[in-house]
Amino acid sequence: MGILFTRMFSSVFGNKEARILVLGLDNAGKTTILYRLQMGEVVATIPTIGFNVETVQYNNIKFQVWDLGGQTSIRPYWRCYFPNTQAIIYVVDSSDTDRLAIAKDEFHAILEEEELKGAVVLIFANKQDLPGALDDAGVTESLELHKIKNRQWAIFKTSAIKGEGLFEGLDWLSNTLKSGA
Ligand SMILES: Nc1nc2c(ncn2[C@@H]2O[C@H](COP(=O)(O)OP(=O)(O)O)[C@@H](O)[C@H]2O)c(=O)[nH]1
Ligand SMILES: [Mg+2]
Repeated sequence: MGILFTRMFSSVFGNKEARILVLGLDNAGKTTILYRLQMGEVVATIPTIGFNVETVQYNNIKFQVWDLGGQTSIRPYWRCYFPNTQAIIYVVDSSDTDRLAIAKDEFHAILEEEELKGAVVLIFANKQDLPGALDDAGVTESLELHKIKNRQWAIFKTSAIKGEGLFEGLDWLSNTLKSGA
């Protein structure tokens, strides 16, 4: 994936600093995806008041990951990570149907953030290998993706464990960013 990643993203941002946020509830598969992409060393930090941020820097592109949900007191600190964000990758555990409503609320709250208004959104309906996982249509409905306005988005079925669907999603993302979204 490292090489593929180079090929896909090297021309997208030029030398501009770029940020891609990988967000979702805990246990969605975000960290697994980060390691799957094999872009480099994942550096975990616990800044300010204690939410864990994982960063992979790839040339001028920073991938940053943290868990949504939980304590509302730490949320204002998330905003430190919003400037220069070109894309959000939202990861959902498609088999965790009990928490899809929470995943939906967190998702739409993030989209409301002023500094993220210009970000393209890629949704990974992850854990497709598990029995009972909703497919992309099911996750689209549960997350109320039809409510997304004025931004480009796409959903892909993935299994981070098997490495399936990730490339297809990132390919869409790089093409969308290239076309100047
Ligand atoms: N079956 C299955 N398990 C997965 C998949 N992706 C992640 N997991 C597992 O789900 C758990 C949480 O994954 P993790 O990446 O730590 O989630 P995070 O909290 O979003 O960072 C781990 O046990 C992973 O091995 C997947 O596509 N399929
Ligand atoms: Mg994690």
